[in-house]
Amino acid sequence: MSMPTLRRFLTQQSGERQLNPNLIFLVEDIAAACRVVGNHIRNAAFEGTLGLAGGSNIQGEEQKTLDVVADREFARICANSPRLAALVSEEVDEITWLKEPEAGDYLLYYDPLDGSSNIDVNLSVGSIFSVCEVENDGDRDVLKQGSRQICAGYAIYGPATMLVLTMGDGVNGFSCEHGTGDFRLTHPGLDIPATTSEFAINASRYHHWDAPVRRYVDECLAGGSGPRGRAFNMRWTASMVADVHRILMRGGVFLYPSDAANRGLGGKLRLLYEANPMALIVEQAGGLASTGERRLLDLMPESHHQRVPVILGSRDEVARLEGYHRT
Ligand code: P6P
Repeated sequence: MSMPTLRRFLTQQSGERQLNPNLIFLVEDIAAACRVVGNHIRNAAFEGTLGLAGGSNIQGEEQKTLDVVADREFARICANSPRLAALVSEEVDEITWLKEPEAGDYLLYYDPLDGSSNIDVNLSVGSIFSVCEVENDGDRDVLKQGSRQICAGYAIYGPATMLVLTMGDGVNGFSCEHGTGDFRLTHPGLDIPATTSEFAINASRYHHWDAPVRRYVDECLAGGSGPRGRAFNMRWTASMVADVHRILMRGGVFLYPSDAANRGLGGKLRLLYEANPMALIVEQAGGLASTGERRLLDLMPESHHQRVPVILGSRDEVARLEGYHRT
């Protein structure tokens, strides 16, 4: 089986799927940034970049040194992309405008290092990214519905570094070849199984959950004699990229719902650079992505660091949860 490089894959698109060369340049720059971030993570112990940076981001979360390093590398590497107009980063309060926006320019939203609480204990972390297009000259509106994304994906820095990408025409996985650093197509046409016996949720928040979520989890844990008629496994890595990647590879459902503790904030995960890109990936792989009540990709953002509830993965399970929210 041939394993084309990311560049060959992107340039091989034919017909109406032919991609704008400037979008290809941007995707390659994003891949380069992920490769560099992966190298920094592998060498963190030698570069003295483990531990805390001493500051906090707009979310009020303590920034890890590698959060700051990863954000800086994304900005440095992607800022030269010919038609990139703005950066929206989890680690930066304001939007970074690189040029006067013109129709056809790109907007890049990213979480440069997601799950960074796992860095110091050497568990898998990732970078998440999303690309939208500027529709009109001078348009500085970055609050785009998730359905307007033209590209989304993530890098997972695990036993292997992988880039998982959708250009709106299916989901493909590229593994970073040790030595050359090339991303090669190793997982074409990723497809989430509709049913599953695994779910991912932070169970320590049980007493904050709303009734539909508690009902779903209680039924999953009731085992073969319960209403689901089978035993479920619970998995939680506290790294969204790692949990979503497992779901993409073998099915499952990921829940970070709104609950009594985070309702005032709207949830925990951020819409523009976590929920939306993961929702596009999951839908393009045949799954569903919801707040529990609404399709995530339909939400009209109100602010660029907005948080939302997230339930996504195997379509039968997400549909079941949406049904519980309606009863
Ligand atoms: P908790 C990491 O901080 C993150 O944003 C996601 O990657 C992850 O799914 C979630 O938060 C973990 O949250 O409450 O388990 O620490």
